[in-house]
Amino acid sequence: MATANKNLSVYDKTTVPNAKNLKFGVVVAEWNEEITEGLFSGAHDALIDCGALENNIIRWNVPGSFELTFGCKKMIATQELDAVIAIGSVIQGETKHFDFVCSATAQGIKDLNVQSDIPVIFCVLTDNNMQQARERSGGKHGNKGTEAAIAAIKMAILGQ
Ligand code: DLZ
Repeated sequence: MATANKNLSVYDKTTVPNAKNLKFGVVVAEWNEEITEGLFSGAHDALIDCGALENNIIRWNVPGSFELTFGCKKMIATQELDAVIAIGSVIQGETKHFDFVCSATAQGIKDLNVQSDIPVIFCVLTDNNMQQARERSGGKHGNKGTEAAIAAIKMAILGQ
């Protein structure tokens, strides 16, 4: 598994630009709320740790991961942002829903990156079960939200 040997919360601050003058959008899916709140905390705390101002972190909620694309699209259109983080958690169920939601969400966010000048970071966990999701949203493998925040800062600077 890609993250088994990597702690998602570890970053070298000396390689991360200061985020003081950057404005971030964070769109959070409400499905699997325990997990997405953990991811949001990880992202929020890393942005602040790297210099971002609280007022420059705009959070919107959407019902599920499938709605992340539209939420990010509207945020880009209405806020003056340097980067957006899309946060979701899709957990394998008994139907094919998992595959459709994962693929539509990944495609939608990829399309936004192609179409718009604002980078959209993919902070969507796609796990077989809740335990795997917990391990990557503040558990033994760290927090994917932290990793996403660092990616957002680096991409925001790249986009300037
Ligand atoms: C319907 C659904 C299912 C079964 N599972 C998840 C999930 O694990 N994670 C998630 O973020 N959303 C899920 N959803 C909801 C869809 O993303 C979407 O909100 C609904 O299909 C309404 O469009």
